[in-house]
Formats: sequence, C-alpha cells, structure tokens
Amino acid sequence: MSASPSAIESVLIENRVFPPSEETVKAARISGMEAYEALCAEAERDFEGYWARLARENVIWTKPFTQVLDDSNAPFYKWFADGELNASANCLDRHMGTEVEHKTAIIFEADDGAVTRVTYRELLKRVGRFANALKAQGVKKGDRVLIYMPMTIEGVVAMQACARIGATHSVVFGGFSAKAVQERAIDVGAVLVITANYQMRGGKELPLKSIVDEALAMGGCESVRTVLVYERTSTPWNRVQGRDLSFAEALEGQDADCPPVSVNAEHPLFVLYTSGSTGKPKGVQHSTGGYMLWARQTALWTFDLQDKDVFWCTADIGWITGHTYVTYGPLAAGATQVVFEGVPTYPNAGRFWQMIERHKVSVFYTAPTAIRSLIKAADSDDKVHPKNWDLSSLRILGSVGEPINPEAWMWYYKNVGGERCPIVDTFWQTENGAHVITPLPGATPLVPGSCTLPLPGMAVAVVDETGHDLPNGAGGMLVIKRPWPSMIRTIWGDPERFKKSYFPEELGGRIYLAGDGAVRSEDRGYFRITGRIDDVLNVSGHRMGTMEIESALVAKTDLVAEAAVVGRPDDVTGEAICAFVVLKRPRPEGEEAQQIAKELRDWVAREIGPIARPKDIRFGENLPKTRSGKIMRRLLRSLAKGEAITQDTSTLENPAILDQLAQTN
Ligand code: 6R9
Repeated sequence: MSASPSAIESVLIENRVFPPSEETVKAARISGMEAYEALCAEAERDFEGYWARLARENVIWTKPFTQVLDDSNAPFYKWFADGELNASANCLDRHMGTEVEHKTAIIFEADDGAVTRVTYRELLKRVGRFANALKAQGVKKGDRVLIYMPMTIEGVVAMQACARIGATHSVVFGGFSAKAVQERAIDVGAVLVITANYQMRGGKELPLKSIVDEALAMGGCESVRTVLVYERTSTPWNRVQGRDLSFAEALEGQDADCPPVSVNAEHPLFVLYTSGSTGKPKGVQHSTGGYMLWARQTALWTFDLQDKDVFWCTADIGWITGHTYVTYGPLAAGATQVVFEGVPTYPNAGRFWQMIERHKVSVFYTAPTAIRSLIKAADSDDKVHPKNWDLSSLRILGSVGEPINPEAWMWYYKNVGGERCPIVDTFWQTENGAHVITPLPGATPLVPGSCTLPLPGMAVAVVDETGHDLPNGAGGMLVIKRPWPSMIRTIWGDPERFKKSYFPEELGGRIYLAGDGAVRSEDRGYFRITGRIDDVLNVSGHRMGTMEIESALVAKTDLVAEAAVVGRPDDVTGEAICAFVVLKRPRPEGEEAQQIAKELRDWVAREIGPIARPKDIRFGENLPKTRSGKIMRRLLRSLAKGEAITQDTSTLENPAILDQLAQTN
C-alpha cells in the first residue's frame, strides 16, 4: 500500500486494534496486560515503595538512599535525595566483568557509510581519557560544559565524560545558530565548549567551530576559558591561541582510567534548552538519580531490550530523545546501538532501510516526520521503497516527537514492520526525562494514532481548566498528578518561571501541566494527543516557540515593524511555520514581496537555526487586532490554513487587512 499526500491525511481516526502476537507476549519483559496492570496496582498501592524498588533494581548507588520522595518544598520535588551515584559508572563501569564488557556498545555509521564499532570496555576507556582531559583543563564537579557536536561516538563520549566528573553538560543541537549558542553559553555559565571543526551531513561539510567562534565573539561568554575541537575532517580550522585545543592535544598523555565522581542523586546531570511560550528558551534541569532510573527502566520496558537486540534511535544528541535513548538509557541497559551521523535522504531516501538491513537492527525508533517524508519519497521512486531491503531483523518499531497520524502508522506497520512488529508510539517531553505514555510491545493492544496508556507509576490525566478530571471522550489538558523520578527539577536560574510554566496556581500548584491537549477513547481509555495548547509549534518533531520566531523577526529592525507567527498543518513536517509581517515600508507585492520574504527566512535561519525558517511569509499593512490591541491569533491560524473566516470579526479594528493577509507570496 502506498499513500499519496492526500491519503496521508485521510484516515484521521483509525479504530482497528492490533494486539501483540502470542510469541511477542511470551518473550517480553512485561508479558501481557496482566503484568502491566500488576505494576500499575503496585504503584497505586505503595507509590514510594514502587519507585524505591525500581531505583534499587536499575541504579548502582555508591551510597544507598534512605529517603524516596521529598515533597517538603513542592513543586521542587526531590527523589532519593540522600543517595549517591555516578551516571557514567551506571552506563559503563557496571558492565565490566559481565558478558557485556566485550559486547559492542556503539556501531557508528558515518555520513559516507564508513562504520566504526566500540565495545563497552573501549568506550569506558575513551570516556575515562576524555574525563581526565577535562580535569586537566580545570573542569570541576558542578561546572557547566557546553557541547556543540555532530552525531558521533565522540559526542556520546563528551557527554559521558562530563557525567563522570560531575560536570553538568548542556548540549546544543548542531543545527542551531551562533546566537543560540551564545545565549545558552551565557545562561548556563559554561566554562568549556566541546565542538568539532566540521560536521558531515548529506555529503556536505558544515562548519561548527566557526559558529562557536562567532558565538563567543558576540560577547557575554567570558566564563568560557577553553574550546576543545574534534577534528572530524582534515579541513583546517581557525585557532584562537590560548583558548582552543584539538582533541588530540587535549587527550595527549591522559590516562584511560578516571575514577567516577560520586554525586548526590539531585545533582544536575544536564541542562537542555527547549522552547517555551515566551521568547527565551528554557534550560530544563535534570537530576542524576531519578533520571538514570527512568532512562534505563523505560529503555528496557518500552523497547523490551534483550541481549541480542540492535537498537537504533535516530534522534540527535542535541534533543532529549538523543540524551535518554542514545547516551544514557541504552548504555545503562547494556544494549548494542547504532549511532548515525547523516541524514535519512542521503545518498537517497532508502538510507534508513539500507542501514537496518546492514546492521540487522531489531528495534528502530524514529519520528513521524521522517516516516512521512520517506513515504513521499517511496511514492515517487519505487527504488527507495522499504520493500527493496531485507528488514526481517526488525521486531519492534517506535515513534516519538509528535502525533503519528494513523495513515503513516499503517504504512510504517506494513511496509517497515512487515505487519509483525508492534509500534510503540511514545509520548513524552524534554521536561519528563523519559517515556510517559506508551504501549508496551508485549502487552498493549495497539490503536494507530494513539499512544495508549501511561507507564506504571505515571499519574497522567485529562482535566479541564479548573483541574477536574474529564470523562473519556472529552478533550482537555494533559497533566501529571503526581511527581515522578525523572521529572524536570527546575528551569536553570529561573525557579519562578518553572513554577508558573509547569505547576500553575490555577491547578493548585502541585499538578504538572504538560502543555498538550489530549482526549481518552471512550472504550479503552487510551490517550490521543491533540497537539500543543500553548504558543509552541511542533515542526518536524522539534519544538519552536512562536514568540521566539517573532522576536527574531522584529530583531531585523531596519525592515520589520511587527510580526506574528502561527502554525499550520503540513503533510510532512506536521506543522509549518507561517509568519505574518508588517514592514517599516509600504506593503510589498510580487517579486519584491518574494525577495523580502526570502531575506526574512534567511534572517530567521541565521538568528535561530534552519529549523526555524518560516515556510510562509505574508505581508500586511497591519495585523488583525482587537480594539485593545491584542493580535487575534485565531484568525491568523485560519488564514494560514487557507480557511474562510467564519469567526466573529466585529471586534476587529481593520477587517480589510484580512484580504491582504490571505495572499501568499
Ligand atoms: C520527546 C520529545 C515534546 C512535545 C510534546 C508533544 C510532542 C512528543 C509525542 C508528541 C504526540 C507523541 N510529542 N511525542 N505528541 N505523540 N508520541 O519530543 O520532547 O522535544 O520536548 O517535545 O512533542 O507536543 O509536548 P520535546
């Protein structure tokens, strides 16, 4: 079956149920719904006892905890607060002397197809050596290190090395701009930056180090003393004397043995920036103990990882999915995983399928946007259809980052999974640390387009504006009513914003507000996520704040007077960015409009990164506003979709501008 773009949208709700095969149930870690329900009942009966048990089973503690949950300063919850551990030891050292020691930890495939493998033993040595190099540069426990790296073994090593010495890492996605790097370096107070001279993507050599140079030259980053440069390619890079060192220089003479530093369970393992509903990205701060517990446990449960599995999560380490399901979860679980440097469409759109065949991947985890673009590619070129490869090694498929529409689900199920592999549609967020709502491959009957049921212990509910539970079938706000170990601890340097964003007073100040809408099915109580309810867009599975893009646009002060950004549905990227712009000069038309639109797109790509580049830009003499001056975003959303305006426009100052704004460039 193949899907045309219109067919992608056509099946909005799919009611067929796909139960796991008997074979899958029998072999699974959580075997059957009874096993799932028993775990839920355990968490219900003895909430703290349940989490304490999992914390003991999943984490190697250097000092055992005696407290479980400390809610004395809620919503600043603490978990296992008197326990101590090291995250890197929990991923690497724990396997030494076991059969995992000489197992392949990472199969790295470079953009050009070259493959490198490292065992757990070798990875431990590389991490140890790198950790010693960081120490030699004066990095201490509690310092922050900014990582701006391509998808490579070195990227994982850099993160693990920070964890090993108790330094808090902050990874910035390699597609972000110099401005984004600068803002994050300042906000987090980084003392050292780890980067590469270039990254290879789709056959192209793209700069990283020069972007770091630009970011640090913008000022305000005086805390950064050192920049370490991984020489990914042989192309020379510009050295700032006294500040920059190549990896080779930094690693020279360093011992591979670096004892892991024990840290408190609440010690910040990392800060990861994500978009919120205001202009400034939020530094989501995660703990060490609670995070490691759920990263490992969900890797084992959701993906049912077994000894022989080859796991492949396609996410970049610059996102939370790459943190939890590349750097920490699979390694703590002792799995073999694939790390891929390149892009799914190079050298052609069969790359994923080719790599699954080549490395005998058995558990494959990717994003709906990638699936949808590969559906399109396979539709127009039979040679890149997954049927051309042997995908029989696959046993479990996963999806993350945005709702997967039933049509894409069915295509993935049939053409990739051969109607044999359960699809785990995992709902979670940067702030959650790890999976929240997801099917379990050996238990949950699947319904396409639904992330099904919460993991045991996750008190997820759908509520109205006053925080009251809604019945099945009624749409409302997704919340989590009780704390969980891998939850966000605070927003770095902004505890007030943390409280306001996630634990609003209107809901009593103790309930976590996800920012997504959801509805539970009438029959099974299965969750379906209906999308963000705040000013956050989801473009290709990446979160973008509308205000962030608006701020970038109005920062072009010579040209832009005002801007409003909304999302509109898009076949491939899920949502597309649509910007309505008022210029400081007469409204342009025709070629001039196209030229300015291009200039603004490029500007936003430079300010934030290419993922923020608006797809549509429309010009008006004004924006639709109420008499009190509020931009009527609902109208803009309709205009962006190309819908006729049916809303009440009587409060609008200037109804004539609607016609202008309906015109595309
Ligand atoms: C892991 C990750 C979080 C937002 C979240 C929601 C959307 C993620 C989803 C999903 C429907 C799923 N989202 N997974 N929506 N079904 N399975 O993506 O984290 O980058 O913080 O994005 O993504 O809107 O609120 P993050």
